[in-house]
Amino acid sequence: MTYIHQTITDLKRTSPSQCEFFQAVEEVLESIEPLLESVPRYKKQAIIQRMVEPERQIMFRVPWMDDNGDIQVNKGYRIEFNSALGPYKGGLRFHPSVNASIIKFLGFEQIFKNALTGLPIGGGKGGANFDPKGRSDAEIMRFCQSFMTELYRHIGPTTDVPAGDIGVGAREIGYMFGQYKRITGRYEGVLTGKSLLWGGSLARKEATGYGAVYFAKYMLEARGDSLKGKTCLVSGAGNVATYAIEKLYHLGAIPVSCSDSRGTIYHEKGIDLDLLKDIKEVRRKSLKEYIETHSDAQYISVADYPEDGHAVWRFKADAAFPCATQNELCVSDAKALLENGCTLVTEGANMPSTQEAVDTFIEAKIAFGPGKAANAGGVATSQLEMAQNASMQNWSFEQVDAKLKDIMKHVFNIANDTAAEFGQPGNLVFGANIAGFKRVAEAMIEQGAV
Ligand code: NDP
Ligand code: 2IT
Repeated sequence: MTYIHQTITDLKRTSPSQCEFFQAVEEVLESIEPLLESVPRYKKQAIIQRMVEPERQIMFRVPWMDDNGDIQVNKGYRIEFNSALGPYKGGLRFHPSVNASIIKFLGFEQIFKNALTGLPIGGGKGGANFDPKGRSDAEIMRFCQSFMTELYRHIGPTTDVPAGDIGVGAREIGYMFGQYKRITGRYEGVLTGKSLLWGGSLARKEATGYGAVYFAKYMLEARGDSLKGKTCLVSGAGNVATYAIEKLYHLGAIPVSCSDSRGTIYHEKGIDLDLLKDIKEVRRKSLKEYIETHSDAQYISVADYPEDGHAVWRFKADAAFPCATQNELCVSDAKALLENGCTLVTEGANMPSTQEAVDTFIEAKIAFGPGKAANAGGVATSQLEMAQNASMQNWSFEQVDAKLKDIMKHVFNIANDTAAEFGQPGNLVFGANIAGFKRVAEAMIEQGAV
């Protein structure tokens, strides 16, 4: 058995039943195998064994009262994975599917993503198996307050700085910030993704979607191509999907789809962005409402999805931007995309493509931007928010957007150059994993066995 396989076997024995976490670990470890053979200090220093074990895992009870006066209980998590490069940084996810495996996979990916940005941020992730759907604003507030009543003791502006993820946006960040301030009496940059009225950064809301599209643009430029006129499939209808669609329009592309957990909208002449924002950001309704305004659009409900795939990937397009959730694009979706002429896939979500789907794209040599590189714009702009908070400054939208572009260019260059250096030109999965790993590993070695 190889060293890598032994490490994975040991991990499966000591942390059983965490399939999403194993999936994320296997992908990274398989990429770095050649590096481990050529740099003996990584094995001697047990870098891999230390990297796959979080520095600290916090799990807690979140009791809260619903509008009927009944007490509900959820499970809360904060996984402080790796602080070699800076304070733990990563979002909070509120979704019924949240468990230790999901939060660990997200925290593990975050370590390398944050390293690729070149900024001083470590990796962490948290959340709860709370389902915000159908909950009143008062219930959301009570849940967020209860969640923060435990979380506050574990976080701080120089130790661990959470932000949003699925189910956590500016509203939830506001309620959590208010509770943190009330308990600690401190007004400080302990969360990012804050409202622009009280410490948030311009362009943070847009950053992940915009950043993913900038990344796609750089991938295409390296191939002598551009986004102009390209038909693009986008999945999701939340923060990342919405602002990916917006930036695609800015750059002359035509986004023709979006989706939520109940169904997909396909609109050949291009998604109506104002309507999408109104349905999802303002009214928090189902995408199905889209066809009430646009009878020329199609709505395919989840019940009608092909059994082994997802409707959103079955339309003809030049490019695909999965921006919803993990494993939302499987191998049959990947094959359908390729058959329909798709030559670019950019992951706005975290680990949206299954391992087999990723292998299919790499083998086809299309432009494939893995999530840990392509969606790094969100966390990078969170770090810009931290910098503004710490220096008591507010930068303009243009300043933040210019920095975001530079950071995405850096992420693309380092992944692309590293892939070429290690003999797999164009393979950004490989390049991103090796480049991210090297930065964290070298920092860990310099900081000793901690
Ligand atoms: P939102 O909660 O704003 O939106 C999530 C979207 O995905 C919604 O349309 C939701 O549908 C859909 N979705 C979520 N879970 C599922 C599921 N199990 N099946 C089908 N559809 C689902 O989240 P974000 O846009 O912030 O996050 C999307 C992805 O991007 C996630 O993978 C996240 O980790 C990643 N990401 C987010 C960043 C950020 O800054 N926000 C940064 C980097 C990555 P519905 O509305 O019906 O729930
Ligand atoms: O997955 C991610 O990078 C995020 N959800 C954003 C994290 C952050 O700290 O802004």
